[in-house]
Amino acid sequence: MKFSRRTFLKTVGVASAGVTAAATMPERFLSWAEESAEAGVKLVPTFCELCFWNCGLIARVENGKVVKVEGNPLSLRGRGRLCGRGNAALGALYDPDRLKYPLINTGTRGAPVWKRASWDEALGVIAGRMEKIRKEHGPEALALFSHGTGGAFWKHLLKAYGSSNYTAPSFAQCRGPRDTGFLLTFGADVGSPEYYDFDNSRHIVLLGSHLGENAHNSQVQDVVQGLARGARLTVVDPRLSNIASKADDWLPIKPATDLALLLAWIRIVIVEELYDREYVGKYATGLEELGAAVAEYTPEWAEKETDIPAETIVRIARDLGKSAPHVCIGAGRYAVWYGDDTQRSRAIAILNALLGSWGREGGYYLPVSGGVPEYPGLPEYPHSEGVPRLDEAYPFASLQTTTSIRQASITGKPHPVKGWFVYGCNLMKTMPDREETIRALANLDLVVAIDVLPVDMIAHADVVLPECTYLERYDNLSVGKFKELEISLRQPAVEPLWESRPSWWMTRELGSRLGLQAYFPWKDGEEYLARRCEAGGVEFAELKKKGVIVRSGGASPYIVPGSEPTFDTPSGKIELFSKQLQEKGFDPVPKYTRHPQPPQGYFRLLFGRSPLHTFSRTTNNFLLADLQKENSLWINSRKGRELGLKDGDTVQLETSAGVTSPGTIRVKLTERLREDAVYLYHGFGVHAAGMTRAGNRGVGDDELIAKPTVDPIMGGTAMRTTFVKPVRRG
Ligand SMILES: Nc1nc2c(c(=O)[nH]1)N[C@H]1C(S)=C(S)[C@@H](COP(=O)(O)OP(=O)(O)OC[C@H]3O[C@@H](n4cnc5c(=O)[nH]c(N)nc54)[C@H](O)[C@@H]3O)O[C@H]1N2
Ligand SMILES: Nc1nc2c(c(=O)[nH]1)N[C@H]1C(S)=C(S)[C@@H](COP(=O)(O)OP(=O)(O)OC[C@H]3O[C@@H](n4cnc5c(=O)[nH]c(N)nc54)[C@H](O)[C@@H]3O)O[C@H]1N2
Ligand code: SF4
Ligand SMILES: [Mo]
Repeated sequence: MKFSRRTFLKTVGVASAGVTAAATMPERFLSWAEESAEAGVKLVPTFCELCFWNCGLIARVENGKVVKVEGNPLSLRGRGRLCGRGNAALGALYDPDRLKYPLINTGTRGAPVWKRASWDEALGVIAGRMEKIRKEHGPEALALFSHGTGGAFWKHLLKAYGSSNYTAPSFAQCRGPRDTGFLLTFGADVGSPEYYDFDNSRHIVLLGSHLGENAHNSQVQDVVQGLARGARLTVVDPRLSNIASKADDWLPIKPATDLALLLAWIRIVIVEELYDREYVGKYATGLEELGAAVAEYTPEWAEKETDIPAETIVRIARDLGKSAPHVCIGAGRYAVWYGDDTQRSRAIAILNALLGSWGREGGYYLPVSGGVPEYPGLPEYPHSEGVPRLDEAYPFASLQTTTSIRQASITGKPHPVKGWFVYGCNLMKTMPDREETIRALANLDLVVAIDVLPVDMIAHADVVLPECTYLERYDNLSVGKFKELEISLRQPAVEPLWESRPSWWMTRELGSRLGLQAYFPWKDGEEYLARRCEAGGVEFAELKKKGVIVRSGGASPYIVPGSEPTFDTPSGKIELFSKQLQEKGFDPVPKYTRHPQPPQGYFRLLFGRSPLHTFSRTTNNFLLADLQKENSLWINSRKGRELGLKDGDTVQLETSAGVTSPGTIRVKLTERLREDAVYLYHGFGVHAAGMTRAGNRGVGDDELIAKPTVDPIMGGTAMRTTFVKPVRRG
């Protein structure tokens, strides 16, 4: 049976577009207040922060304690479900290792001696040093690294103080090249959550993108839905990932050669005229130049580069042509692989453009427009004239890169950076080249870490501010652009434990110490949210009750006759050939260059996500650590046996650059991986005092990556360029 979205919606009894999901939900989900009437029970809708997907959840509170969490059916990100991590909320809230009090480091960065401080003292020290930095070096000498919902309050404080130097490892160590590649091609990025229309696809292609292990809740549900409706699935991955095991075709590509495969596909689609002529003719520019530039990339050539048979490459290209435009070549998320990642992302964007999938059913949908305005009536941020950008070297970095801030902290050029705020980032594990980070830290006058746990980063801070967890606080709104607009509220289920506090409070307190009260007029987090909602026409009382409000935008999520899409590129069209890149000295059409392969005796170090953990965020969570307390080293069975290794053997890893892992890891022999690579889950190899469950377990890829290759277009640090060998220890 062939489904269209419309027939499917009818089948499952969900009302058609234009009606909000809320209206179709069983009444019991909407009656929080009534259910809460049960003696001593409170049901509090809020949203998860165990990863940034922000699924809506309902916390059940009994006698002042959260006893359970469940998915909120109104949430578009979760649809009533939580992933394994989300279900482990109690392990985050009631972790006895949590940061409990503000701390001041009376030792040195890296060798701390902690003194418990009052909030007044800790904030006083920070404000004093901020004033000093402003006086001596100007406000731009302060930088913010952030990840997570509460980061918005810190960004606001930083901007009010006068600095524009905010950054996030989730850009230059994650999705930056992808966003840049799509921006250069379509004038728009793919969003977060991504605008994939997987549930309506006829053919899904994933390069890497190990969905299911990468546990993006609704996205995983969409893929499953698409497959149930008969979509073909092609997974390109050197490893038989969980999603690859569900694929029609698993292409175990030689690592670092995806661009060869993509260019060969582009060539076939052009040569065999499989592309969407009308769409390309109307919306794209540069087809001729593209055709000429990819002429050399034959399937036979690509076979030699990638280890994928030429006939498979051709067959899949033809399949894609047949299913177009209802095809989605996924853009990926973690994209910093080999250093030419913006160009790989460009190739993915170009292939989608040729197949006409942008703005089409089963491809990439057009997200709803609009949003919720910021808090109304705040004064304008001050602006420092003539201060050079820190990452001028990377002309297409749409967000400041972490490494350029680190570099400026070391060299003082192009201007000094003297203070770091680190919110919800564990930079010791997420920014490559730890030695360089430590060198930068040594030059600073102020390092503040705002976190919930005593992670690796904490030992390098001067002042530590304990944030309360997501179940104990009001926070910023989470606004998601899907086919409809989703507005989610975070509100406390219980009071903060110990002396932990929320970000809205910490930043307001600092603001008032710095004379910036005008930027922080809210009495508390609730009032902040209520005013924002009021300004955006969102009924706050309803939001408090439901946790999530979904608004229809009215417009079709697909290109339909009479609604012509616009592309925010210099030509106003989809740019198959990029003059912007050419003008800055980069290849206007992606070009293949060969990357180094592992030397004799070494393997490429690959890594990815455990479905049960978010980076090092959750490795100390007692519910999740129970299920998975350390990572293991995947190694091809035949290769492993050749090296005399058995399942469960303990090894250390040594890189070809001479770095040895501080800890050990157990071997897992498997047929699910190529012979030239090893694989592990990121997030382990934590070496932080006070992390009693996560500490000293397994090995972190981050401990081995010394000098990453840098993407010259946007400054992404490619981190799959390390070669390792296992050395047996016992
Ligand atoms: N459970 C869980 N889910 C998460 C996260 C988490 O921490 N935990 N983190 C979230 C975040 S921030 C991100 S960015 C995403 C990351 O998740 P993804 O964007 O899916 O990450 P990828 O790097 O694309 O996918 C990893 C896969 O790439 C394969 N791979 C390695 N080298 C190559 C290669 O050269 N070519 C190809 N084709 N494949 C290769 C690996 O074998 C592995 O299976 O996950 C998100 N989801
Ligand atoms: N080597 C290597 N480096 C990587 C990656 C990799 O796979 N390997 N992955 C990259 C990717 S995809 C990304 S997105 C980045 C992510 O890198 P980061 O931006 O550094 O983010 P996380 O690792 O999620 O940081 C988690 C920190 O947030 C804290 N935290 C958790 N909840 C809260 C909270 O409610 N409030 C506060 N204040 N803190 C909280 C945790 O305790 C932890 O210290 O790392 C990138 N770097
Ligand atoms: S995907 Fe899982 S961890 Fe992430 S927000 Fe949703 S429930 Fe939480
Ligand atoms: Mo990421």
